[in-house]
Parts: sequence; C-alpha cells; structure tokens
Amino acid sequence: MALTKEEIEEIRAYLDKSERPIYFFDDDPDGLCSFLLFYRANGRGKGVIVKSSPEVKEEYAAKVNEYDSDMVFVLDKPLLSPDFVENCNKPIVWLDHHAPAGIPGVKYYNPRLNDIRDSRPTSFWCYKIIEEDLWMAMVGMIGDWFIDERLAEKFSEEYPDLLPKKLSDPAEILFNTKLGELSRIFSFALKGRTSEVMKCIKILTRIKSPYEILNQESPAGNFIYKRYFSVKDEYDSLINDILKKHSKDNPIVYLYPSKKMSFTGELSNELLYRFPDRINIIGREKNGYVKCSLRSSRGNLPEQIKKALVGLDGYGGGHENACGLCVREREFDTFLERLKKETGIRN
Ligand SMILES: [Mn+2]
Repeated sequence: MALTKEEIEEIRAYLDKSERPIYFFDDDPDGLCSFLLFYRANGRGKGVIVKSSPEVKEEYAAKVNEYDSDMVFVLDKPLLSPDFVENCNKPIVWLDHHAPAGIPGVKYYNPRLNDIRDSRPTSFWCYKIIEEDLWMAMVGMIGDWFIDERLAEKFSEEYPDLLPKKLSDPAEILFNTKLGELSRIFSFALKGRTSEVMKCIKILTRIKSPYEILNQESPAGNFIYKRYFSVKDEYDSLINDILKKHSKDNPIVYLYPSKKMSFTGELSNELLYRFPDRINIIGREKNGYVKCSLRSSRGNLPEQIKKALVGLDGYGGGHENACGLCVREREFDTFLERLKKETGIRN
C-alpha cells in the first residue's frame, strides 16, 4: 500500500474543511484531472496551472494572498520552492508521485515515500480520496501512461464504447480508444495562450459526462471539441514531419522552434507507441537551451540522463521510461553522444 488509509483520510479532511482552496497543478492531463477531481468534490476554489517549469516558484505565493485562500493544494508538481512556502502563510497540502522532494512547512504526500517503485499517478490518488468522477480520473491516469486494472474494469462496465474490456496495455489504450482520445482532448485544452487555457479549464469544471465532449452534446462540450481540432492541426503537422524525416532513426531526435506550441510530451508518447524499441528525444529551442521530452523502454532513463549530464549545464529526470530534460543548446550534441553510449546505441 502506498498512500496509507490514514493519509487518504487526512487529505479528504483537508479538502472538506477548506472554504477557499487554491490549487496549483501540472500542465498535463494527470495534473489537470487531479485539479478537476478535487475542485468538483469541494465545489469551490481557484485553479492555477503551473506551466513551463517542474517547480512551483516563489512568485505563485502572491496568488494565494490575492485570492485570500485558506488552504493550498499542490498537485502533480515534482518541486516546490522553499521561498513559496516562506511567503505563503496558509496550510499547504502537496500531493505528488514523482521522486520524493518534500520540504519543511508542507504536508507532503507521495506514494513513493512508502514504496519507491509505486509511481501511480496523482489522479489515481485523487480518485482514491474522493471516489467520484471515475471517468475524469481515467483520463488523467492514461495521460500518464498508466492503467489500474480494477478501475479500468469498473470504467469499462459503464463506458464499454470508450474502453473495451480486456485492454490493459496503456499505449494501446492511449492511441486506439476513445478514452485515449479524451486524454488528448484534455491535453490539447492546455495548449496555447493562458487566457484561452483558463477558459477551457473553467468549462471542463462543469462538464458532466465524457459524451458531452465526444458527441458535442452541449455548447460546453462543443467548445472543448472544436478547440481540440484546431490544436490538433498544429500537432499533426509536427508528427507528420517527424515521421517523414526520422522514421528510420534511433534515437529519433527532433528539435523545433519554441514559437510553436509545446507538444514535446505528446509527440514523444506517440513515437514511443509507434517505435517501442527506440529512444526518442523531442525538444524546443529557447534562450540558448533545449527543453526536451525523452522516452525509452531501455532501462532506467533518469539514471542514464544523470550520467550523460555530468559536467554539462542542464538538468533532467522523471519516470523510468519518460523524462524531461533541459540542456544548453551547444552542449546538446555532447549529451546525445553520451546518452547513446549509456543506452547501448551504436551508429
Ligand atoms: Mn503525473
């Protein structure tokens, strides 16, 4: 057991008690759905998406005071700045499933503290805590490339057309089912300008069923679906370009300018699904740095990245098969050569 029964009850009690919760969450389906689950269970509060950095930085503390919040929830973010804690005089509940990184002054919950191999997503735990809106929890979990057999079975019974029974491979589900498509719809709702993103999130807090979106059964669902298609155009042009130019490579390396939307995580996932035995690195160039997503099914990716980064100006980490990386542009080639050695790729 990862989060204990006591921990689950504690978090539930904090959520029930709060009258003006503020939520800081990661900008992917797992983070978004974690927020939506808590927001919908509590019925009040404000959501703040934390983009472009794995850390909730100091400047976000001002939002807590601005909103006059009574309780802070940090969801699915790997890092929290000690200066944020310093400048925020409200209780902070931090729930995450990345490498443990708790700091003083915070009520920190992470399944890995009890079992380092337990990387079940944040939305899984949010569902365990509130036990409502299973469909949204499923959207979040599959976005993190994860499926829980028991919950999947329950979900399939209610929505056999979204997730056929007996499917258990997350990649297959992500790219070949309606549930997977929903996860991409949620993911694409987070792309683009912050004002548009916040509008989509607000609409998602009110959606009652997955069919509202998939079959455009309401104006709200229709809005989210339309938005998905306009973002998808941009995504498709990138994936098609990669497939045209790099479908024979290993590793697959593709860098594109940062003035386009960030799809590195989504592109990486699709490439891992299409080419499961290859490594892929998809990045955007910005201010002299390259920010990348890496996927690989060859062993321990965080360890390999750490070794390849020794002495270089950069950082990276994440999960065993899925990582983020930021490295100085002129050192990218060095990093790449080392990573090939670490992972046993020969040219
Ligand atoms: Mn996550």
